Amino acid sequence: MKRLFGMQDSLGAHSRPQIEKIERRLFLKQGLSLGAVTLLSGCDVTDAESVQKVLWRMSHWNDRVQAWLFDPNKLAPEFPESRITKPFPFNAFYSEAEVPKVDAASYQLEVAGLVREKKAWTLPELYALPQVSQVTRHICVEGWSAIGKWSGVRFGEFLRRIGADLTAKYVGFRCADNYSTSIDMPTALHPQTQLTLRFADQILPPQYGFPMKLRIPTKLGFKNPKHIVALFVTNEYPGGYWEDQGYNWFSGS
Ligand SMILES: Nc1nc2c(c(=O)[nH]1)N[C@H]1C(S)=C(S)[C@@H](COP(=O)(O)O)O[C@H]1N2
Ligand SMILES: [Mo]
Repeated sequence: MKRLFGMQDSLGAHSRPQIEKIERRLFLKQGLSLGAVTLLSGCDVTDAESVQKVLWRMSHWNDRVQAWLFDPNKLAPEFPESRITKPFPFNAFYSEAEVPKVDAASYQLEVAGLVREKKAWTLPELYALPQVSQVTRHICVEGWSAIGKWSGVRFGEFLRRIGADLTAKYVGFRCADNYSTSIDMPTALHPQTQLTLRFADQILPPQYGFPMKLRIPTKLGFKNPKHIVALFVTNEYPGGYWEDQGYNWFSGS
């Protein structure tokens, strides 16, 4: 139980097997270590009772998440518009007041790495591409989920359009707020992975990622980068903002 740090000493003997069981389940089913859970929940690892509570909550929540996240061969569930969550939650590693202001007129999406056409894209060029919509569930590892509607370009089509090497391992993203993440190529090519330009039929609002985000309904929220300014195709593991702090890189199915 290395991942428990020094916590087991402060716990009653009877609660140890229970915690071990929950931790094992979290790790096997969700790829989350207890370290990640305590980091995410902000719970005090020296307080046995609060650890117990958070673990039980996470464990039950993980069971629901398992049902929501898809099987690699299937599509993520889609919902009728009547199921859309209002208001839709905001989340970032900073408060809503600190959302980056991206200038629409000068915005350019930089495209780099293993791609044939490295030309940058302006917003009018992106808006002119064929658009699709989805009503799907966004699941944040902090323990909330919400259904929203996102519209934009199928990411796989975009990658084909720019002549990306589709045999490469990863696509990485850099964002206007210095956030970053990366995904595997099968996820990038999944039919529901979307280069998103609109939320709730409106141009993507600042807090939800203006001017462009990636919507991946088969991955946890933190794998859905907002305010993307650059993307690159690569065979070298790019990591990401949370991934580099120990979050499970795959975080989906
Ligand atoms: N650029 C950027 N993208 C980001 C984040 C962030 O802090 N910066 N947070 C991630 C997390 S943890 C979540 S849950 C979702 C929240 O998206 P929402 O504000 O549209 O609900 O954005 C993800 N993408
Ligand atoms: Mo999140």
